Amino acid sequence: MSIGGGRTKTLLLIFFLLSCLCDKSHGQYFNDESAIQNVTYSYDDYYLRGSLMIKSFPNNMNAYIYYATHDGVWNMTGTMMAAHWKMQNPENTYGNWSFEGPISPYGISKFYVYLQLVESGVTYTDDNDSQYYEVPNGGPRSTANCDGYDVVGTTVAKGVTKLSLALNGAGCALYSPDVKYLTVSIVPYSKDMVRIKIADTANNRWQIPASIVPEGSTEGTITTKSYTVSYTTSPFTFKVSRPSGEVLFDTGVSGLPSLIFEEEYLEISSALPANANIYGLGDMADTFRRSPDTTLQTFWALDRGTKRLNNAYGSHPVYFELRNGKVHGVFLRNSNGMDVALVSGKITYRVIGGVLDYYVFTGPTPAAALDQYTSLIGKPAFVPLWSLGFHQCRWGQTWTTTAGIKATIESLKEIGMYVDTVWADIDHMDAYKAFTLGSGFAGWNDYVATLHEEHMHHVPILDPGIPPVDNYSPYQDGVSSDIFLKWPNGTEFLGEVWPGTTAFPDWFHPQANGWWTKQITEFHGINAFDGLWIDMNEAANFLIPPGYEPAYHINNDGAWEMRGLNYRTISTNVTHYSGATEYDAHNLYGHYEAIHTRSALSSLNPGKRTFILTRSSYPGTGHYAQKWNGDNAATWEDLYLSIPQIMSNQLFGIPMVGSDICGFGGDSSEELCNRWAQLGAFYPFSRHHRAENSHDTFFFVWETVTESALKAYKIRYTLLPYIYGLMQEASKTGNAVARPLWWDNAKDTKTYDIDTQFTLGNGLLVTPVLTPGATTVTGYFPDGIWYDWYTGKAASTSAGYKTLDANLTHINVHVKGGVIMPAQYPAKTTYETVRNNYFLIVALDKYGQSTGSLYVDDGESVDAQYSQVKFGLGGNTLAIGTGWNKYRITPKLDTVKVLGYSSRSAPRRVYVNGRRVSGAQVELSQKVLTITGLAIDLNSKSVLQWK
Ligand code: MIG
Repeated sequence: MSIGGGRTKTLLLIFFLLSCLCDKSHGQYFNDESAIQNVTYSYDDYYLRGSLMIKSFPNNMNAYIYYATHDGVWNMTGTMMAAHWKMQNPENTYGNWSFEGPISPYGISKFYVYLQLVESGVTYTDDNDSQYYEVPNGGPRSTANCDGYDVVGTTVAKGVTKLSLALNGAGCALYSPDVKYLTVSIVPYSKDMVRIKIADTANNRWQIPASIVPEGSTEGTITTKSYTVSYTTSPFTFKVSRPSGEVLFDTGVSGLPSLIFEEEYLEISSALPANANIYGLGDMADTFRRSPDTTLQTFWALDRGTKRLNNAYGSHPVYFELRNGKVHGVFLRNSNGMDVALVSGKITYRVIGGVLDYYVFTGPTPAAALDQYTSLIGKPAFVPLWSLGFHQCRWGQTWTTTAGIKATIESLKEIGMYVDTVWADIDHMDAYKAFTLGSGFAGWNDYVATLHEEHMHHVPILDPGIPPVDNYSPYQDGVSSDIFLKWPNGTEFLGEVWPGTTAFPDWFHPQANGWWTKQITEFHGINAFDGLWIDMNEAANFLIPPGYEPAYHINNDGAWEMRGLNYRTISTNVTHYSGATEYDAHNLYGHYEAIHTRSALSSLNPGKRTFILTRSSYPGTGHYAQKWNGDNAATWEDLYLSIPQIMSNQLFGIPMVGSDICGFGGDSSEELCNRWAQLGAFYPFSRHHRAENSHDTFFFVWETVTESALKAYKIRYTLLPYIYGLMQEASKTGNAVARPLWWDNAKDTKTYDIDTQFTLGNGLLVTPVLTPGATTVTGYFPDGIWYDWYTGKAASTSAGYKTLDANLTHINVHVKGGVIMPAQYPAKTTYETVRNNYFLIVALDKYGQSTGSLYVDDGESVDAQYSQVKFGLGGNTLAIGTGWNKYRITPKLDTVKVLGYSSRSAPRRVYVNGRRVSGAQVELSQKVLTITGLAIDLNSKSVLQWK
């Protein structure tokens, strides 16, 4: 097969008219046979083009013709074609039409066309699915000459193996010239992680600088390793196994090229077990467990709302595989555009640049695997305590003025809502110019001062596009620091975003940090914000600039070449300061902005933690920023998808993540918003937000929503010390905060597919309603005892599904036996809550035991002095130990609630450190023992007993 049109073919398919056309019933019109006839088509490497005729139809209808292609693996249905015709047929005769659209690099095996007629808003669809057109010989480019590389030299020094590879034969030049000589280095990084890097020997290709994304460093001498790496020499393939022999990654996949390494196309595959359990590979909106047979994940940061099977805002080319209770992970440290496919027993990477730089880590527990991965990319930043409260945001409508925002916040307070943070979207700016306050925001900074007095916080949005206008110092400063991105000829690259024409900062420029810090610092002078929201950083551009497109078209926006790399972003031709092209560095734009923003905020508030909400991300972004899942819609589907999205981000090292509660776009029903308020209360990052031109869904708009929100957020604020502790742990070990059920039950295969429930830490199981009209919900309960949050009754004592009542204002939440949760009496802000007394929820396991801990610090300092209190209950004794006590804990522990208390009678006496507590009161009801009237100081050890 030759490249470029060599396989063009034409075929004529004629379908006979079988039925009478005189019937005026539209349903009838589509009966029996296709309304589409005389289809002809031709295709080349990228496009299918054709023509067809449709039957006559009534005058007043609009006709839309859609088509979808299928390449044997990927069904392109609905992913790429908008309506091609919206035409009337005035003559009421047969219509002749043509169509054109993309096909995937996997070729085309069949396609179908279908017709929709619309009359007075009613759509009639010709959905005769059997109407496939088979495309013989429509396969992908032949890899017959892709013979890979042979090992021609080997050196081993200091534990590092280096292999020299030489191309076999003339190469296959599938999409660009083959690189002739490669160097493979196999570097043991730690006892649990190995790096295998395949780069061209001349080493002049793009590689991500270690200052932007860490590449790790070998930990001293490694004696015992939890992996072995082996390789074949002709052709070269490599394999990573456990010492037991279990193969984790193996690039020798029968029937597939061993390795293709061209200038602009790299292809490598690994064998996977049949029906593999693969998680990760994102951003995406998809099931949490990716389909092992039909997943196509593209990596190219894109300003695109929640949409299934698509690339989105961030790029995280990492997966975690769960196999027989053990987890390992594979990270490809490459920032170029790529497609990663999971198809029956294999994973294939198709990458358009950079080098193949793999890190394989061996777990074997989920927490160990994530600890290993985040040791490389960076541990998640520890968030300030206030950021765990409820956040209110909105774009447009009443939120275009100070008074409008104030009114919303007042209404929230009136219903008794918990509110910590007030946001401001782009409406706060003057003409959408970053770092300005518009006239609608008169008195804004005074309002922020009031918020601060009430222990609330403020986060405004900040877009990277800077308009080249007069008397606007962010632009003039940027020009004098020379930090804006340029075309190769040196002229400024301009795109269009909210302010109109804009330049874009070059985060690679050595002056970029100083410039950004100056703007942020000056802006803080007129708007004393507490964190920043960095949006549009893919980077989004409303225009499609000209720019280089390689021969291999990644499936950007699910549309192959219909949306090139330049689709609504910065041109791939643009060069950064270091010489890096946007072609190579595109996926790092938002990540690098987060790094600079973090540094700016740290210099503004030395020693304080930062809060930065970013939309785009790359591995390591969690070390600098937090994330939300971008523009979702007020649909039940997006309500559900928020759970896999949030769980996936845990794997990406971004535990502080959430989705817009009640949906960003589209109109929400009361019922949907009600269920969303319940679920959103348990998102690690919990923010209500709404798009411009959409009706209000604030929690005070509907009574049931108000009731649900108050009930669910009461739990969130009560569990603030527990959730804060999880965040602190995440910052040290990378451990997940919002966990899939398999996280703590990795041997229970029934949990592997579950993504409609999650746990916060190991102790709190959330089982939300995700469907309309429900009054019950069915959830899975892993092994152990799970106590109902509200009644304290054991709802499940062994693994299995349970159907639970879930009336409109109820969300099911369960506490795991064996876990002690520290809790505080909830106030309306996090600030006040952490000043209230503590109580403990002690959920007993089947042995009558339970453990837990409490982490306390000032809530805002980096490397804060802290105290850690450990709790352990056995029999009638609760031991309270101070693991570390450098931070003075003022509130007292006044209540202990024991769930699953098995004695029939309540104890009569309560002792602390052997001394009877006379004011203590004891109550036993339904196996819940409640001891109140305590005043235990948590700064020193103590023992609580009852008899
Ligand atoms: O082009 O700032 O995802 O949360 O409200 C839209 C306006 C720009 C996209 C963000 C959304 C935000 C909106 N922004």
